[in-house]
Amino acid sequence: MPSDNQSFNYFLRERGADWDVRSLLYHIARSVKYINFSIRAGNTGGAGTENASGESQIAMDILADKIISKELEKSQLAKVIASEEQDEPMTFKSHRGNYFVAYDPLDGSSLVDANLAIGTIFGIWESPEMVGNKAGDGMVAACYAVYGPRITLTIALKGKGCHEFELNDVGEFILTRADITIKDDTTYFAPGNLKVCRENPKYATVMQRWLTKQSKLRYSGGMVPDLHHILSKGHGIFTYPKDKSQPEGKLRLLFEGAPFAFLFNEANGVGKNQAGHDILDTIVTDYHQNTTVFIGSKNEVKAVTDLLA
Ligand code: AHM
Ligand code: MG
Repeated sequence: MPSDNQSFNYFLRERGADWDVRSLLYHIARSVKYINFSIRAGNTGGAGTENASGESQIAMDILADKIISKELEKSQLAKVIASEEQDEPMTFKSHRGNYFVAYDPLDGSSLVDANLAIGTIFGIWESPEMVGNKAGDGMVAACYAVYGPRITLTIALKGKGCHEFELNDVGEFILTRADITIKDDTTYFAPGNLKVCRENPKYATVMQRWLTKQSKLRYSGGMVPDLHHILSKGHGIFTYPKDKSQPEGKLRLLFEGAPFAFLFNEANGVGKNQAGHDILDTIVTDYHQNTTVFIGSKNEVKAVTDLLA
């Protein structure tokens, strides 16, 4: 339970977040509340359509995408927005702000029918120029919401740490955890894309490492709750390696990999790709480009990416 009842806007102002970023986050928080209502009340069936990555969409993916784009439009601060569910980014020439916002409206939406936790992910950059730059260039904030038994919003601001807020019964996000810090070592593992063990015996070696260490498996199939588990417990590793059919991995750089790498960097963790390089150093070539993902406790991520080298 929150000890000091601080609203997220109050807390971020005290931390020195500038007005525009707080205003963007205010609109993001509103969209999270609307998405939460829609999940509880809405249609969880398929939409009969596919997104830019060729994945089936459910009606909720499309609704969440609309809710977020409308809120970001209202903010007048995002010059360009890009969604995992839209082929092309959207530009608002008349907006006074110059921010770029990338988002995955409903990550893990294939888990909705099974009633498992899902989430929404956002990255915020101070300039709309992305292609040709490193993913981390100009990144000022990232956040994600978890729609589980409780609704949480975890926010990281450049140089100002990573903090968790929880939606209370009057619709406010209240501070629950300030300055989340990840330990360098861990006894938890969340192994994505395990089928890779067959084509890449090195991944089987990694798996053997965790079994030998008697690490605890904590894997739900949703990147958001799996990574939230690590931030909540203060240690862990999440992996999603490449395979023959997905040579750059499955997860998207701008909508998933970079926002979480940023959040973990602010929490003393790391976000690397399979080659052991910082995800945030990846050059952006396409809004929908993929990345392999190895995120969590520093020493464990290093040990695992070394084994895969
Ligand atoms: P999505 O954005 O289409 O929901 O896909 C992302 C999700 C992640 O949450 C999760 O880690 C991963 O896909 C699991 O994929 P798979 O079950 O195909 O290995
Ligand atoms: Mg996703």
